[in-house]
This record gives sequence, C-alpha cells and structure tokens, in this order.
Amino acid sequence: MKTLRLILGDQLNVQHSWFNQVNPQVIYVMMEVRSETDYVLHHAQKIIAIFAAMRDFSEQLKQLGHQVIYIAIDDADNQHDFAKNLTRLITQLAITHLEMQAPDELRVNQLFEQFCAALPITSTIVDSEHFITQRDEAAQFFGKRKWLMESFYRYLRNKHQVLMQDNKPVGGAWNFDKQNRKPWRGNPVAPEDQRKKHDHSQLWQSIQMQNIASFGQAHAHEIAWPVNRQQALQQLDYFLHHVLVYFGDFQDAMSKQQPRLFHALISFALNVKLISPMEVVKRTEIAWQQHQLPLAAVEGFIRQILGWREYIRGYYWQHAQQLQQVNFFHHQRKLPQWFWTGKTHMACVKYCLEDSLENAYAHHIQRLMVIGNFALLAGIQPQQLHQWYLGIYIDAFEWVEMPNTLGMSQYADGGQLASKPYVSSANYIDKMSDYCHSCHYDKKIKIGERACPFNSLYWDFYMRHADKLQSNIRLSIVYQQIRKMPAEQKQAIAQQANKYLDNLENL
Ligand code: FAD
Ligand code: DLZ
Ligand code: SF4
Repeated sequence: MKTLRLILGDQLNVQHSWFNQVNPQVIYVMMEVRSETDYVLHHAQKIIAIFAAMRDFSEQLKQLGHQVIYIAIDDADNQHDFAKNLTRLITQLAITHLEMQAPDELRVNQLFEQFCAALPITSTIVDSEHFITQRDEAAQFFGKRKWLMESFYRYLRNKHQVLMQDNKPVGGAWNFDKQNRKPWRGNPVAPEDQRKKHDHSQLWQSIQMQNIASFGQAHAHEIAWPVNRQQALQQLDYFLHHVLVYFGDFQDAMSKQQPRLFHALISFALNVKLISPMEVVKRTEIAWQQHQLPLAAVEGFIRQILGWREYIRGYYWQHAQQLQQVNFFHHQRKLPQWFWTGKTHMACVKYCLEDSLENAYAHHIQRLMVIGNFALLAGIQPQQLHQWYLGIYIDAFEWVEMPNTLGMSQYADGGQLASKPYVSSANYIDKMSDYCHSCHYDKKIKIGERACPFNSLYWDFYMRHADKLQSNIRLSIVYQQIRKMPAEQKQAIAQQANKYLDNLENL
C-alpha cells in the first residue's frame, strides 16, 4: 500500500506515532497554500512563523529518514488548495491510501470529510495525539448540565492525577485564583524576553512576492516565536525556572512598560503542536518540586493548560456550527478602523492594540478586559471582531480563538461558556494597569468632555441589556445599583454613551 500522509501547518508534532518508524511505502506531504493564508487577514508574523515552523519540521523529518514532499508558497506546480494538491500527488505518485491527522478546525475537517468521501482510494483520519481530552469528552462530561470550566478541570485533575495527593487536591483547595489578582507596580522586575531571535527575511520576501495580504509588523529578521521543538522547550524551561514563580500573582496585571510581564509565551508552540499540553503540565509539576514554587502560581498555570485549554476545545467541538452566527445582543456596529492601526485616544486600548500589532501577541487580560471589553461595551458586531482576533494573534486557530472571542469575551452565545459578561468600567483597568495616567480621558469621570468612555458605556451596556441580563444572579449587585440611580443620572449616562457610540471612529 503506497500511502500519502498529509501534515497540516498546526500539526508539527514530531512525537506522533506516525514518526516512530521509517516506512519506504509512506510519503509525507506538507503544503503552503493560499487557501490557508487567505481565509482571514493574518498578522505578518503569524504567516512567517507558521511557514518557518513547517519548513523546519519537514527538514527534521527528512533527517529522521522519512520521505517528505514540501510544496512551498512559490512552487510553480502549487495549486494553493489542499484538495487540488493532494489530487495531483495521488495521481502522480500512484498513491493507494491517504492518511491525515484530525484537523482542529471545523472548516478544514468538513473539507477533508468531503474530499475523502469522493476519493477513489481508501483514506484514514487518525488522532493528532496532542490533546489531553477527546473532542467530545467535555460534551459527554457535561451532558445536559451547564458548562463550567471548574468542574471539567477538577474531573481532569482527578483523572490524570495532576496536583493530587490521596485523591485530594494538594494544598487542600482546587483553585487559588483569589491570590492571583495583583497589579504590577514595577517590582519584582519583569524578565527580559529571553527568546532567541531568528532571521526569516528571505521567507518573508517570498511571501510578499506572492502578494499575500497581511497586517502588523513583520520583523522578519528577528522572529522570536519558537519555530521548532527545541526552541519551544527552551522557552518553556526558561518560563518554568525563572518566571512561573510570579505568574500567579501578576497573571491579571497589565503594564505599558512591560507588555508580556510574567506570561509563558508558549501558546504558538502549543497550538502548532511543537510541545504537548501534558508535557507542559508534567514539567510544571517537576519545576514546582525542584524550586518549591508557590502552589498558587503552579496551580494557576496548570489550570490554564489542563483546564481552560481543554475546556475551550471541548466547547468548540460541541458548538462550532452555531458559534459561526451567534449574536446574543444583536450587536451590529462596525469594527472601528483604528483596530488596524492602534490610533485611538483611549490609552489602554491604544497600548493593547499597539502591542498586538507589534508582536502578534497580547496577554489574556489585555485581550479580555481591554480590547474585548471595549468591543462588547461598544456593541461591535461579534463575527467582525472574531475575524480580527483570528487574524492578529500568533496563537489564533479557530478552535481556541472562536470560543474565547465569541463565548468568553463577547457573551455572544448568551452565556453558555461564561457565567457573566466580562466588562468593566475604568476602575478595573486602572486597578490592574498603569495605562490611565497617560490617557487623554479621565478615569474618574462618567459624564463630560474628557469622561472615560468605559464609564458611561459600562452602565449603558447594563441598562440597554437589562431584559437579557438582570435575572442573572451574578449581576444582582449591578442591577441593584442601577435601580438606585436617579432617573436624571441614568439619562445623562445614556446620552454620554450614545455620543461615544455615534463617534467610535474618533474615540
Ligand atoms: P499564559 O498566560 O502564560 O498561559 C499559558 C497557556 O495557557 C497559554 O499558552 C494557553 O495555551 C493556555 N490558556 C490560557 N488561557 C486560555 C484560554 N482562555 N483558552 C485556551 N487556552 C488558554 N489563546 C490561544 O491559544 N489562541 C487564541 O486564538 C486565543 N484567543 C483569545 C481571544 C480572546 C478574546 C481571549 C480573551 C483569549 C484568547 N486566548 C487565546 C487565550 C489566552 O489569551 C492565550 O492563550 C494567552 O494569552 C497566550 O499567551 P501565553 O502563552 O503567554 O499564555
Ligand atoms: C494558519 C495557516 C496558514 C497561514 N498557512 C497554512 C499553510 O499554508 N498550510 C497549512 O497546512 N496550514 C496553514 N495554516 C494552518 C491551518 O490553517 C490549520 O492547519 C487549519 O486551520 C487546521 O487547524
Ligand atoms: Fe482606558 Fe479610560 Fe483609563 Fe483611558 S481613562 S486608559 S480610556 S480606562
């Protein structure tokens, strides 16, 4: 049986059982195709890093003795479509069997299901051997119950005996999140970016020669994202041994001095499968023992990987079809033009957008509590925002980006993923960051020329959507406060908010 095995750009898992043996009857194929570069407008660094990682991976496989066909973006016979390139190779090489690893995205999954069904040869889709859970494990776990990350996380801690002792959580509690919400005021000093920069200017040139549209800063001569397993493990080890100690405390902090703060910067490596979530968890447990790290930091970090990441994936596979259209609040406003330039007077949004455009990265709280917060308060059409998030972040693949954007950040699924909308006024942003000092707007003011837009928009959001939200028990304090507000104050807030909403482009 002459077998062709397709490896996608986010399936760079050298530990996959496919590669245990060299088989002369097996040919691997990888391809840089316009169907993938163009399905959304991508950040330049994302295209460069994916192609660089794919190229590195194919070389690694060749060195291990495997046969690999690599179709580069500028190859003359590249038809820029998975199905077309595969069809050509199947005929040219007289292939009798096709294999691929299960894709992580519904669009690509459907494409291959249709393609394989119409093939005159046999085909098999195998597991990608990356995730800790099966696609439908969360759906089976919850059944008809309300989805809640914490319960799935506890189930996985138990199932895989992570941070467990005598079947109880170590430290006597499952979750130490309350200890994890400190602002950062410059102490301890945040770590320098230790990642080795690599030069991919030539690759960037060939991408540009193909007129592939992109945005954001390419910085092709100094790409910092790990493009092979060795670089990814180096970054992970550096984080575990030098940075994790502060991760818990400052997980939610934001600073214009130090955009990355104490985050791991491993999402790209994880999502293209250079490293696996279980090995990250295991290495974290070992680092905890070796360095006697604070349990709150270790548990908080493990919860992101074992808890959130697996939960989000399960949620995606259960809801992917509906998520394409959800819009619980019927928000229809256009994404302001300055999302692509960072040119807004709101300092917090400006810094977070600039970080994102510069590095194809912003950390979780910047994505959730500044950019996403603003978009939800401003009533931006959620799918437009989803396209933006999918394009800009180095780690953005639909299975993880879409539930985070539409579910967690925009509450567009009506609260199936999150138990309340993640919105705030200036208060929270000021508490957790140093953004407000340099802002054109005044964080303390709700009404008036220089009033911080987050303030009026926050209250207006809850007043506008009272019919949908006021019965939510987690929002009872908010609605108590609204009920106590004098009518004139409510009116003034609504007027101020409308002024801003009518003028989003100039905020
Ligand atoms: P750290 O903060 O150091 O966390 C460690 C790891 O935990 C991350 O690498 C990631 O693998 C995992 N993790 C943490 N939170 C989440 C989460 N909510 N969902 C899934 N995994 C999580 N993450 C992506 O990987 N891809 C995305 O496209 C993406 N889009 C997002 C969009 C929005 C609106 C929001 C609010 C969050 C999004 N996230 C996404 C989650 C999170 O912001 C990133 O995983 C994180 O910022 C990556 O940086 P890091 O590796 O430094 O993470
Ligand atoms: C994101 C991306 C890009 C930009 N380019 C390619 C590509 O040329 N070839 C490829 O195999 N994969 C690419 N990817 C990643 C795919 O979009 C990803 O594999 C699918 O979305 C499935 O998750
Ligand atoms: Fe953001 Fe308002 Fe603070 Fe300005 S004052 S940085 S807009 S929260």
